Amino acid sequence: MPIEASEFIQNSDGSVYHLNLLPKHLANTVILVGDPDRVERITRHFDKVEFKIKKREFYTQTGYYKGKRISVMSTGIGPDNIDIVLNELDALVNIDFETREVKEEITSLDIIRIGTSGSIQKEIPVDSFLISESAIGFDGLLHFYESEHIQNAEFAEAFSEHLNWFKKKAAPYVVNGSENLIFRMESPKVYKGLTATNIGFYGPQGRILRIALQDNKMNDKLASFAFNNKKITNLEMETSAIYGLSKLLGHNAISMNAIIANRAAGTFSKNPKNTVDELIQYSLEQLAK
Ligand code: R1P
Repeated sequence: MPIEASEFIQNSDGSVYHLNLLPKHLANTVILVGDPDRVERITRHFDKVEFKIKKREFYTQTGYYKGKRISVMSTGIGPDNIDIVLNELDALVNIDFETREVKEEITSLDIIRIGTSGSIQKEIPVDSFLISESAIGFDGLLHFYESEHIQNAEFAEAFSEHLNWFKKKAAPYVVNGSENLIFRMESPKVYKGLTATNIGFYGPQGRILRIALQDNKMNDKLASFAFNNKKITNLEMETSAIYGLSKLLGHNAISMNAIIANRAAGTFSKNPKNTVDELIQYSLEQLAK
């Protein structure tokens, strides 16, 4: 049965609604970044760029790095955009754009987030790199999908207890990255950790400018929590949604973090662009191996 017009939306040229892409435009390896300006900072290393398109915050370029075809796409900030990006990326490979039916054979994408992040552990310094082995999401996105089978409920429960989690906030969920991609992208110079994904940048990450927080000890409690000897290492705004939806849809995902702030030490990188550029080069090299 074809999917209805209101559910899977195609533009007049047949492309998918927000990303504005046709299946032929997408590579099977997709790098996701938050900032649209970061797309070119990646593709300037490419041998060749074959395609570029931008709609809203979603800017895509597809090309080749050392002969490997890669799409680079900006998502803007936050898990709400990840819901759009992951569903439309999946549609590009797993829905037939002519018949509008789900294909019988499912294709798995390799999805690599290259983003910035703040460490909450003193010993993970600014300008270091960190791979998210798993993520804890405070965004609630995954609970809209049938997803309990991919969540670590025991972990989330212990976490909620440790923080005395305020019930009006979305229930935390815990999901893992792709073991295969982590194995491919890791090296002794890169930290591995557990990333907390927040629904905002200020209050939801414990920042106080002018208004009081529901729990002004949240970051201390995040930093002191441990489950099976695993501590929460860093904060950002997309990883849990990328990991959760990738797993549900059958894609492989990894989140590569450039640590540009250390919230525990109160420090910020002197040259965050440089740190991001180095993480880009590191990630491209590992991918091309
Ligand atoms: C907040 O400043 C943004 O920076 C981080 C957060 O996840 C959020 O998107 O990542 P990016 O640098 O990839 O956007």
